[in-house]
Formats: sequence, C-alpha cells, structure tokens
Amino acid sequence: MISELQQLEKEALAELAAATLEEQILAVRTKYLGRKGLLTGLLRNIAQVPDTEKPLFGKRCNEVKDILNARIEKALELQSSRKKDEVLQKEKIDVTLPGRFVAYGRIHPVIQVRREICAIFASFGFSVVEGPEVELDYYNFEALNIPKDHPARDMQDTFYIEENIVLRTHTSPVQVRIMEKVKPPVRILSPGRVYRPDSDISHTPMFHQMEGLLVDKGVSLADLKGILTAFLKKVFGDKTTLRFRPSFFPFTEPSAEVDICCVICGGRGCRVCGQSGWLEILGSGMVDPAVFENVGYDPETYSGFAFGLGLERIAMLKYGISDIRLFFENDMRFLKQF
Ligand code: 2NM
Repeated sequence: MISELQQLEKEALAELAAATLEEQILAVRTKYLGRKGLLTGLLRNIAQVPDTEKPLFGKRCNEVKDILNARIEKALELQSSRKKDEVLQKEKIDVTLPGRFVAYGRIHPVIQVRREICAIFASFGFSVVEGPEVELDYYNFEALNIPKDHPARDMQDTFYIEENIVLRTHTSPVQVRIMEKVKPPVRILSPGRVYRPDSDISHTPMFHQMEGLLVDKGVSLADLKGILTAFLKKVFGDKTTLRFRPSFFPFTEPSAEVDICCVICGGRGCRVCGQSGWLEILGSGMVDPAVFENVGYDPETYSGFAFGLGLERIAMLKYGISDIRLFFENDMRFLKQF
C-alpha cells in the first residue's frame, strides 16, 4: 500500500506538472483528492493495511494530500497570473504613439454670415421665421404682385414641380404667409434656401437669401434708410458709405437698390466692382399696397418696408471669394479658412 501511495504521488505530481489550463489542474484535483478520488480511495481502504503499518500509512497519506493540495494551489496561482499577463500583453497600448486624427466640422461661411445678420436684426427687434422651400405659385408670385406674364415666372427662371407648385425663387413667400396670419406690427427676417435655374461663376441653382419686412403705422422710406444703413455699417464697418439707387420690384413701390462703396478698392474702381467703385448689396422698397391688399392689411392704415439680399454674395465680398461654386464643393481646404 505504501508503494502504491508513492506511485500515486509520483503520477499526480507528473500530471500536475503537465497541466497548464485551469480545467486541467482542477481535473487532477478531482481525480486524486475528490470524493471518489484515487487518494481518497486509498485512505478508505486503510482496513487492508496491517495494523502495525496503519499509523505510518495514515501519516503518509496526509502528507501526500498536503503536498498535492499545496502544489495544486501553486499551479492555480501560476496559471491565473499567466492568464493576466496574456491579457495585459494582448491589450498593450503604446502611449508614445501620436494621437489619432479627429475630423471635426465647423460652421459653413454662408451660415456664419446668416447668423451674423440674424443677430444684427435681432438687436433691432426682428424675429427669424422660416417656411416651405416647395411653394405654391400663389405665395411665390401671385400674392407678391408678380403678374402672370412676368419673365421671372418663365420656365427659364423658375423650377416648376407642377403647374402651380415651384421651388421658391425668394423667401418673400414666407413673409406673405406670416402677414396672412398675424396683424401688424410685424418685424420679421426670413433666411433660407432659394432656387433659380442659373449656373456660372456668380450663380448656383440653389443659394441662400435673407429677406426682411417691417410693417406698422407710419413707416416711411426714412425708416428703411435708417435701418439698412445701421445694418450695413455693422456688417462692413462704420466707415462704409452707401448709395440708395432707384429700382423696380413688382412687390415694392418705390423700390431702391442699395450699394456700398467697394470693399476691395475703396471706390477707385477695380475688377470686383466693375470699375464703378460701388457694390450692389441688396434690393429694398416700400411694400406695394397691392401686396397688403392680398394679405388683408389695410394700405390706408399700414405701411412698411422690405428688403432682400443673397447670403453667398455677402460672404464672397466679406471674405474676398471670387467663385460662388467654392461654397458648394465641400473642400475642407477651402472651408477651413473661415
Ligand atoms: C427684395 C427687394 C424688395 C420683399 C418684399 C416682401 C414682401 F413680402 F413684404 F412683399 N418681402 N421681401 C422684397 C422687397 C425683397 O429682394 C431683393
């Protein structure tokens, strides 16, 4: 029996030495020390050992049991630290590597200009309003006193969805919709995308416009001049000189275009201003009584002024950009500069 015990100890230690995985170590433990294990079995058979040898056999059994337990414990520890090392090795990060490039966005220059202008008019008490880009012929043309035979209504100048539905060519229809709903006083600004079938160095089929409208009792051309002068000096600088030039729009009477002294040449004449020394910035006028009639305002009681401008054009002048198409190419080398 003693020699059997020695043989068993030798085998158990050899198996333990070969066991690397946790399951393998636990299997050795079960095989020798479990309830039905080999060492447990030997101990159970102690009856067959001669009486004189019993104490020694019992002692040796316990020694072997302690040795095996200690070795198993050690093997488990070793195994778990090996597993930890493996994980650490696998998840190793090189903290000396340079950081990864993060692509972050920024506000498009046209939208920066839109925000800047909105903030200026907000300080004058205007609210920002928006409306549909797919618009009824009525709101885009009819209500604005643009007659059926007007060239702007031509297929050449307007994208038609259906006979009576267009992509809006300006944002004034938003203002008509507001006037239909609310009584004066009205002070609104309507920025947004507009569409016209044009495409060259200064025109894209979609561009951004901003229109303003102020209606109240006793509004005059002097109010128009005062507000627009204050606005343009805020955008282009206090020293900017302006010129109000008579013009025509079907929805305003009288109408005026507003020029500023060329920001490039200071008025001496250059390529940007076409040698005139002036830059066209916006169109404006006193709202035509016919428009007021269409929205249910009494033109005898109320008067108002309106204006419209192209945001790309303002951004081009402000930043010295000569081709409008650059705004829509999404080239980050261009966009990152603003
Ligand atoms: C412009 C020029 C002049 C304008 C008119 C209106 C409305 F709805 F009140 F009639 N909104 N915007 C207007 C007037 C727009 O853009 C060059």
